[in-house]
Parts: sequence; structure tokens; C-alpha cells
Amino acid sequence: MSEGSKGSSLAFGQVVIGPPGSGKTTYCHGMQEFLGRVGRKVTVVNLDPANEVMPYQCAVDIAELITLPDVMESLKLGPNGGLIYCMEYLEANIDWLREKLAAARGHYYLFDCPGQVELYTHHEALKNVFAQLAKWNFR
Ligand SMILES: Nc1nc2c(ncn2[C@@H]2O[C@H](COP(=O)(O)OP(=O)(O)OP(=O)(O)O)[C@@H](O)[C@H]2O)c(=O)[nH]1
Ligand SMILES: [Mg+2]
Repeated sequence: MSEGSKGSSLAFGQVVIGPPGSGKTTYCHGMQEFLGRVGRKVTVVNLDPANEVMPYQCAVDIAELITLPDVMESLKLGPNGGLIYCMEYLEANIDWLREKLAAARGHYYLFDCPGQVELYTHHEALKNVFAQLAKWNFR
């Protein structure tokens, strides 16, 4: 993606989803290493506010925007409600993500996503985030 968030140039990457504990974070780490070795510039974007320890070099971390423990404590929500709130907050603040991605123009993006299935089956926020990225020419 060279100027995916700005003009007509395309940006490319992968959205890594799967059930909790299925290996999403491990996969992002492996792909970052593999792609780096074949000469691609890679940016891993952590969109899982519950990810605390990341084995990969994380260039964009949702924790800079919002963290699950903060939400759970301040809004008295459980982990699932807190996660939904975090995704809605991300959707409402998508310009934050746009700026972060624009700073890594020309990179290949790996999005490490949360595992909770309800986010993909019963809730729109994360889908809307990726739909917006598609409008910005991310593929
Ligand atoms: N044997 C084996 N273990 C794996 C593989 N991929 C991941 N693991 C292990 O499975 C556990 C969970 O992996 P993660 O990469 O954290 O899984 P995740 O999907 O990111 O988990 P959540 O973010 O909690 O949803 C870790 O202990 C990994 O080391 C694999 O291909 N083979
Ligand atoms: Mg993970």
C-alpha cells in the first residue's frame, strides 16, 4: 500500500482472525519474520486490546488509543462488553488508525485481531473499520 490512506494507490495486507488461542499472534510474528527476510517492509497492527505481550515488533498498537483494563475498570464492564466498547471506540476514532497506517506507507500490513466470535457475527464496529480501510484502497 503505498498511499492507501490518501490517494488512489493501493495498500495490501492481511486481516488475521480466528478463535481465541488459535495462533493469530504467533502467525503475525512468523509472517513478519518471513516477509522481512524476503525483503518486504511489514507493519504489524495490533487491534486486540487484550493482547498484552506481543512477540512481534508492533508498529501500531490499539493500546495507544484504548486498553481493555481501563475500559473494564472505568465503565464497570466485563471482558466481552469491554472489548465491544473498545471496538466501537476504534471505529469512532478511525482517523487515529488512518494516521498510523499512513506513517507506514508502502508497507505490507498484518492486522492482529481479537478472537471473540461475536465481534464478527453480531457486531458491526470491526467490520465497519475494515470496510472503511477498503474505501481507502486497502486490499
Ligand atoms: N503447536 C503449536 N502451537 C501454536 C501454533 N500457533 C500458536 N501456538 C501456540 O498457541 C498459543 C496461542 O497462540 P497465540 O498466537 O497467542 O494465539 P491467538 O490466536 O493470538 O490468541 P488470542 O489473542 O488469545 O486469541 C501459544 O502458546 C502459541 O505458542 C502452532 O502452529 N503450533
Ligand atoms: Mg493474540
